[in-house]
Amino acid sequence: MSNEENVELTDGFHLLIDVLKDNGIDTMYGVVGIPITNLARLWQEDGQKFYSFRAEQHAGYAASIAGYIQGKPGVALTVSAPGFLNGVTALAHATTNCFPMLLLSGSSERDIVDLQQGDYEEMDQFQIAKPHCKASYRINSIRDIPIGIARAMRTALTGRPGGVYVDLPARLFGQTMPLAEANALRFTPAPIGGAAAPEADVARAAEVIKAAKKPVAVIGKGCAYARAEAEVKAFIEETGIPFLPMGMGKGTIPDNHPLSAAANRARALAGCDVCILIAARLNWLMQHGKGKTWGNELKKYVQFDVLAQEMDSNQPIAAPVVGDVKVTLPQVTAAVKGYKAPAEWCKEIFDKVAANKEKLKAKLTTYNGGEMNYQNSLNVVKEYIAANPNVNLVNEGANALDNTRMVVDVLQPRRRLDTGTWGVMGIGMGYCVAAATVTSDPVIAVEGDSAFGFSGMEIETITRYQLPVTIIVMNNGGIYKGNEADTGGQISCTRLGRVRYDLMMEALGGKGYLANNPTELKAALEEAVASKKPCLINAMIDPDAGVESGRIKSLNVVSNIGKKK
Ligand code: OXK
Ligand code: ADP
Ligand code: TPW
Ligand code: MG
Repeated sequence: MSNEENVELTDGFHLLIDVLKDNGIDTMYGVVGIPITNLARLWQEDGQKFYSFRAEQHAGYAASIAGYIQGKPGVALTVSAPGFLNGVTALAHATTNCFPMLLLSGSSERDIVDLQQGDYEEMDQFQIAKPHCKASYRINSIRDIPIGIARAMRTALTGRPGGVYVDLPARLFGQTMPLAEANALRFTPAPIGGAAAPEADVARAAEVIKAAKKPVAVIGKGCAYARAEAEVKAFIEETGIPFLPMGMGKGTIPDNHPLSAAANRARALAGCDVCILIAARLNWLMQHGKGKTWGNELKKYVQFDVLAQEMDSNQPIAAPVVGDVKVTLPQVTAAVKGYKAPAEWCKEIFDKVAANKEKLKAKLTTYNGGEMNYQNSLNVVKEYIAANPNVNLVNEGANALDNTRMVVDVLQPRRRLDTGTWGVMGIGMGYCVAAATVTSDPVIAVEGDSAFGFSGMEIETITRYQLPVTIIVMNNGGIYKGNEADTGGQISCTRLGRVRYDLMMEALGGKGYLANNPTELKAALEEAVASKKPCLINAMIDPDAGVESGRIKSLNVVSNIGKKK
C-alpha cells in the first residue's frame, strides 16, 4: 500500500505481524472473529502458524504450555469480550503456574467503551485482565507496536514468568504509517542472562546443607522450566541427597534414578531436618510445610527461586537463594563439595522405597478379569513410556491424575504436562495440540472421563491438523466414581454417562479403540502411537475403582450434620 506521494505504507496488521516475528514468535493459538480474523489470515499468508481452536480456553491452555515447554511466551489470540473472557482462565492459569504467555485480544473502541454506549462486544478488557496476569497493556497507536510487544514479552519472560495481556483496539489494525518509518522503530530485544546469587547467600545455603543429618530435596517444575536438568542432577548426585519430584518436576531427573525417594514421600518429608526446595513453592501441594506430612520437628529450609518475594511465604526460610536456578544451583553445588547425605538416613529412606515399590508392582501386574482398575491399566502406559521415553504425557482427572503420577515413571524433563498449581480440569486437549506442535514427539494424554469432557470437542482440532496424539480416556463413568447411588430422585452429581468416546473420535475424524482389559489396551496403545495419527482409546475402568478427589480427599469439606430422613 502507498499514499498519494507514493510513500510505501504499512498498517497495524502488518506491523504487528513483523514485530511478533522480531520477538521470536512463529505460532499463535486462537479463535478468529471481529476484529482479528484478518490478523490471523495475514499471519498465515506470511507463512506463520495459526492453530484454530473450537473454544478460546483451549487455545489459551495451548499457549500456556507452549510457553512452559519452550521457555518463551506462547501466544493466544482472541476476539473481544466473550472470546477474551474465555481466554482469561488460561491467562490466569499461566500466571499461577509461572508459565510465560501472551494473551492478545482484539477489543472495542475506547471512546464507546468508556462512555458505555453499547459497542459491539463492549467490555473494559484491559481492567478485567489486570488481576489475572502479571501485567495488562494496551497498544493505542501503531507507532507503539514495537515497544508494546517487546514490553509484553519482557514482562512475561523475566523475573517470575507469567501471563501478560495485550489489548488491541480494533482501530489499531487499520492505522497506517510509512513503512520505512515503521521499520526504523522495529528491533529485536536483547536477551538477558540468568542472575547469580550473592556469594554470602550461597555460603549460607552451603552451611545449612553441610550441617544436615536428614536432608531431602524437592524438585519443582521451575527446574524443568529453567532447563536446569543437568545442574539438578549434578547437585543430587554429588551430595547423594534423596529427592522428591513435584508432578511436573518429574523427569527433571529420571524417575528411575536410585536417589528418587518418591515412593517414600510422606516419610521423607516428615523425617527430614533440612528441606531444599529447588524451584518449588511451599504452597498447598506441600501442605504449606505444615501438618502431619511434615511432622513436629523444626525444619530448616533452603529455597532456590527466581522471586525473592517467594521466601518466607509459608515458613521461615533459613537460606534463601535468589536467582536463576540454572546459575544458582551450581554455585551451591560447588560450595558444598565433599558433603554426602548421611548413610543412615539414606538407608532408612531407600529401604522403604524398595519395599513400597514391590508392593505397588504386585498391584500393577494383577488382573483377574472384569473391568480394569487404575493400577493394571496404567501399568500398560508405564511400560510403554519406559520403552519410549520421548513421549509427552498430558494428564488430568482426579484418580486418573494421581494414579498416573504415582505409577508412570517420567524419564525426560518437561514431558509430564499436568493440571498444575490449580488442579485445573480442561487443560487436556489444548496441551495436546501445543505439545505435538512445539516438540516433534508423540503425545499420550491420560484423561479422566470427566476431565476429558471439558475439552473433548478439541479432538476435532487434533484431527484437522492430523497431530500425533493418543488420548486414553479412563472411563469409570464419573467424577471420581461412576457408581454412586442416586439421591433425591436425581442422577448422582458425580455420575456421568459411560459414553463411547472411541466412536466420538471416529465421528470427528480420528481412530477409536475400545479397551476392556490390559491386553487390549496394550495392543491399542502400541498401534495408536505408532500410527502417528489422532487416536482415542476408551479404557473401561471399574466404576467402583476411584476415591473421591483422589489423593487430596482430605481437602474436601464434609458436613457433620446427619443426613435428612
Ligand atoms: C509414589 N508412591 C509410590 C511411588 N511413587 N509408591 C510406590 N512406587 C512408586 N513409584 C507413593 C508415595 O510414597 C505416596 O505414599 C503415594 O504413593 C502418593 O504419592 P504422591 O507423590 O502422589 O504423594 P502425595 O502424598 O499424593 O502428594 C501430595 C500432592 C499430590 C498434593 C503433592 O497428591 C499432588 O500433586 N496432587 C495434585 C492433585 C490435584 O491437583 N488434583 C486435581 C483434581 S482433584 P506415602 O505413603 O509416602 O504418602 C480436585 O480438584 O476437586 O477433587 C477435586
Ligand atoms: P511445583 O508445583 O512443581 O512445586 P511451583 O510452580 O510451585 O512448582 O514453583 C515453581 C517455582 O519456580 C516458582 O516459584 C517460580 O518463581 C520458580 N522459577 C521459575 N523459573 C525459575 C528459574 N529460572 N530459576 C529459579 N526459579 C524459577
Ligand atoms: C475447572 C473439580 C476435580 S477432578 C474432577 C473435577 C470435576 C474430575 C474427576 O473425574 P475424572 O477422574 O476426570 O473422571 P477420575 O479418574 O477420578 O474419575 N472444574 C475445574 N477444575 C476442577 N478441578 C474441578 C472442576 C474436579
Ligand atoms: Mg472418571
